[in-house]
Amino acid sequence: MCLFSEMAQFEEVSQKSKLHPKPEGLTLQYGTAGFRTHAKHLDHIMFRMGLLATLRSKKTKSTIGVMVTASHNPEEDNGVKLIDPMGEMVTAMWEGYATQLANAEQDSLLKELKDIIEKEDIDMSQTASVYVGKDTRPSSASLSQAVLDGVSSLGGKTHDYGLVTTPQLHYMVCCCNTHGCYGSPTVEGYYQKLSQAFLQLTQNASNRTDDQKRLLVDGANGIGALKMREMEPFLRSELQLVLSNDGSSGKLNHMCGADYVKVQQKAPQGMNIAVGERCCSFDGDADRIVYYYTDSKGCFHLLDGDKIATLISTYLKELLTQAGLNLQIAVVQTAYANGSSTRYLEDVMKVAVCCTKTGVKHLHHAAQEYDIGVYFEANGHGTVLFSKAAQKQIQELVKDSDTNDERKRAVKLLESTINLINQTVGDAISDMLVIEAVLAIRGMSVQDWDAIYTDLPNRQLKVTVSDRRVIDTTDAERRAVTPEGLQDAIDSLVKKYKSARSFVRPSGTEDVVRVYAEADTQENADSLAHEVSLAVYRLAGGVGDEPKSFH
Ligand code: 16G
Ligand code: MG
Repeated sequence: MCLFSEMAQFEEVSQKSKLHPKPEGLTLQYGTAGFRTHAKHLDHIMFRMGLLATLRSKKTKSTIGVMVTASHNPEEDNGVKLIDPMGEMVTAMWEGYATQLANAEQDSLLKELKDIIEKEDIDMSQTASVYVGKDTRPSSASLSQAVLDGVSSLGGKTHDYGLVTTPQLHYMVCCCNTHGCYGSPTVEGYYQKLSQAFLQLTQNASNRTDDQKRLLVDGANGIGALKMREMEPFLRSELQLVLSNDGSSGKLNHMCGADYVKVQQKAPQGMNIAVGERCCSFDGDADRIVYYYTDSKGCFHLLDGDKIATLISTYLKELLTQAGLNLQIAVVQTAYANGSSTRYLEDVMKVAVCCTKTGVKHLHHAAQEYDIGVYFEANGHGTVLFSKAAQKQIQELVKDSDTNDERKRAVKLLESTINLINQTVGDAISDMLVIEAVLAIRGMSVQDWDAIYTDLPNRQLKVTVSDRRVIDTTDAERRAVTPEGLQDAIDSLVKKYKSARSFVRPSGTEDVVRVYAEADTQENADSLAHEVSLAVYRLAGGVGDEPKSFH
């Protein structure tokens, strides 16, 4: 590009950025999953993320995604997530650039922009393409417009998908950059690919009754509900959805959604649940899902990400055996995974288990190391990754005319399962369909699934300290290195209880230290969590009142 047109481009950025001014002094961090805060602080961030996505697109010579959403946060908040070429989350290096650009004061924006261009040696004459999506928040319309403005001010091309779930946008980006190999980059293409795979799988489940096909879905009053309505006809009554919290009256994420259900350990409001009925909840941007039911004693049973990982990995392992395929399967968890799930997977299922730091990108990367990597956070975010080599072996075996019927059936099931899974990121809709298909094929009820293992009682608490960075952890956040004495204190507290485990870590999304404890009884888990909270409060600079006991 000639110097003159490059200068004209920067002039345009400079002019347009004045329409999206940064409030002086405001600093925000690209956190665990993008920027997230009250929507009123985000207009300049969105414009600048449009700029950054354009640079990233020029650098990678691929389409980049920008999703406007604040997931499970309250309706008044908003946020933005950047999506890399293969549909994965943007790399750590560029998260740093995002923070750098977001916090540049108005008069140094161009300087910071040029700094990134120089550091990354970006050819500004390269074309750029950015896909943009948004959730249903009232603020999302104008904020996504700010992203579009950012892209066009740097001469990038945009495709505005409007209202889509976060995983749908990840899928579109991957479809585009793989030139259709992953599917066609339209919402309809997504419905077609997933529903076809689902219908193929459920053909293998005989004599399902309408009761077995029935599933109650809590849409968190968000985008997931809208998209389930659109997808429903594609499923041809093989799944009979009863949708509540569909956004027609309630507020987004308010007393409903996956996060509410997981944290409160109770059913969402606005859902009429009969005894034993299978239910699930999406979060606000439909990248997380949890299942649950209530028993005849009125007791609430949660089936979280650990139970989902167990169900799916058990099913896949069985199919691999039946298909006679020697592929390595592993489950990736975080420190929050219930100890019972890890024990069951390692000791009973003989599946390799690996533990990473909290945050989807860490799990995703770890899962890429295996032929088949099943990863789920306890909170319900997760998916399954199949290596290229594994997919090739499966596809070749499908075509092999020499295989016997049992092997053929198993390998076809594997093939359809791959098509049903959104491998780019955790996807509530895709995960839900996988779970429903597995339950159907194996003839399992939600109670049978729940009975695979029993969760250890656990408790999570938060402690406010003056600077949470004084806590440094190691061993996938399971041990505290600093402050001195804290890990010793935790170790001796844990020894007092049976089947106990506890760890602390600074939150990546809130200004608190998180405490997790599990033990043989709820009372013991509660006491241990409280005692560890006190140790954090005393040794890591607690502020405000001392943490109080539960009982
Ligand atoms: C973000 C992460 C989630 C993680 C949570 C931890 C993504 C898409 N989301 O929501 O995976 O569990 O942060 O929050 O990566 P915390 O650091 O406050 O405990
Ligand atoms: Mg989410």
